[in-house]
Amino acid sequence: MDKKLMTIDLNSRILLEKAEKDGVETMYDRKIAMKSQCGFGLQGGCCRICGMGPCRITPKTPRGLCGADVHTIVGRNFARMCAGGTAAHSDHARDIAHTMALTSREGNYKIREEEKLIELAKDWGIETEGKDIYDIAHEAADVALMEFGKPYGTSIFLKNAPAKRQEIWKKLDIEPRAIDREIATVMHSTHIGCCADIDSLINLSLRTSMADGWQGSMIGTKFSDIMFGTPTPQQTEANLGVLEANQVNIILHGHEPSLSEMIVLATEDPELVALAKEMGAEGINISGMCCIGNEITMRHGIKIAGDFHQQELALVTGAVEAMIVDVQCIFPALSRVADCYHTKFITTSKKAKITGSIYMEFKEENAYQDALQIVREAVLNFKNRDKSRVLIPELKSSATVGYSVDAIIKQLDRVVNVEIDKQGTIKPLVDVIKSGTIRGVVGVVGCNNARVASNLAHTTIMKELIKNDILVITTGCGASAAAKFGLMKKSAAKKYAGKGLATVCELVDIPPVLHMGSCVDCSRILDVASAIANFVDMDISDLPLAGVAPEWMSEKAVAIGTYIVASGIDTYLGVMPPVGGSSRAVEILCGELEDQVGASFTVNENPEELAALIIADIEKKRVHFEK
Ligand code: BF8
Repeated sequence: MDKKLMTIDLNSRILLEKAEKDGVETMYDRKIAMKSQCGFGLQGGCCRICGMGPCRITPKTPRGLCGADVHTIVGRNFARMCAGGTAAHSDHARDIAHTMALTSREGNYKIREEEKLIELAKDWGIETEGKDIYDIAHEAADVALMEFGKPYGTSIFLKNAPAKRQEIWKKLDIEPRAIDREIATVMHSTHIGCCADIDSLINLSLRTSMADGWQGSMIGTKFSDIMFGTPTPQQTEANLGVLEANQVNIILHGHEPSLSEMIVLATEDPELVALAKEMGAEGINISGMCCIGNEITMRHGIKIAGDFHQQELALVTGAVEAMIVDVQCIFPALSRVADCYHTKFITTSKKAKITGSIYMEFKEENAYQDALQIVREAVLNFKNRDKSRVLIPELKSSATVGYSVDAIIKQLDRVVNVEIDKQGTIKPLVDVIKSGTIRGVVGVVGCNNARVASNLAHTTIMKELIKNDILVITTGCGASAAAKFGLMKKSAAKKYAGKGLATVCELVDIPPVLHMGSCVDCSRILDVASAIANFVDMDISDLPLAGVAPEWMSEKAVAIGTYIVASGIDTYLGVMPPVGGSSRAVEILCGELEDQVGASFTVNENPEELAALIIADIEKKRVHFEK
């Protein structure tokens, strides 16, 4: 296998060559060395839930030692993936809620969006009249934290969904109660000797994932916007070409904005900027990777260094003084790669310590001081850079990012006839979809996966969709791919979009692919879908919408896909999840869910074919929507 064909990113290809010369092993080498992967694992048919196993299901041994059949084993594994993803997103949100509890006028974390907080507080039944904004913030934090473990009731956000959707959830008993409870229920039900019924296991998977989308992720996004600002359109650049030869390069990688916001602030500290100059650098250049990259580019226009598959390659440039990480999607391999260069690989969270890294704990209580110390460590490291080992590839693309729901509505207000219609509503978007100028809206989300060429499926599918007048909204590493490959340039509309979409983009001054944020921000997709459905008094499943995860790989992506389906949006995957071993699991996930929740999964590993399926299904949905 030619390593360079495993990615379509030309910067990555250049750096793979350099890695080979430098004797550095990357994920691409490990993928080749691994040759074939475990067939039982790929099919989901290996059970290692108890100590009698692992039990592997074959035609000769169709049951595990306890008698569990392949459907039970696959169902349990799938449910645990959903629980893992829900735990990751929601624990991120829990930390954000604790940060909200720390906000104060004098402290590091402040309230940037007072109106938004008051609106949310009112919605949650918090008294706001005559109260200090910080008292309201602390009460809202308490309410949010109760969502994790409240003993009674269901998610506080469900009432925002269309009434028909709420009825479906109630009937199927998939309204999430408390976030931790749903995760615990799945862990309990999938313990040896508990649930052994595939239909129930999938039903539990839906409810747990709903706790991700309609509870944890919503808290994460809404509180982040209130504290750090609701994203607005920003100009930025993306890909490893954003690293600077003459500056201290700091890459932030991970997920939680409470760390990244403070680091961004610390890089502007005059003493640290002066120190950088003392070290011989022209300044400090900060960029982001993975979802932290999405968070800081959406709010500050900070450059995107790259995506999940480029984390090792960023260090191979030899130009990175520090890779600062918090939680999720961080390769443990980074410590070995950093050892080959001068880079300091700095871990900051007790939840994600990595052997071989430098551990500098970041505590929200001491946020700015901790951030200053971490950045100082990076700046001091500039003197250790070996210029003869530096190779910064040139490629980078400009991009316009920062399309929160508010930002999209604001852009669309440009076409509102103020004498007839109110500004600040979803109506213009509904109008252009109803008229057919835009055929539909598709969320392209998720990761890079070594089982397919990095970035190929993302870019192929996005180009096909916009060519067919479908507006693309994107989050996570899908968003990074779009930014790197020029699809978030406003000029991309003329170059790639169909006539209808190109006209709308030009009229309202947006690119054809809209950057909606990090993976937690898939909750924004639920907000848009609900707003449209409520406006036209339909259910979400009646709308020409779809979700696609062309290169997904994480448990978080499984939870996202599952709550998107449970919300009534058909979801398309470019990589088969480990459920193929159970014909029943496939029947339910890719078929019967349609009858239950009005949406299901479709899997096709050929990106062109997957795009064609999405386009055809969007057109089918239009028939009902246009009536
Ligand atoms: O949460 S898209 S590789 S970075 S899991 Fe990870 Fe996947 Fe990237 Fe953010 Ni999302």
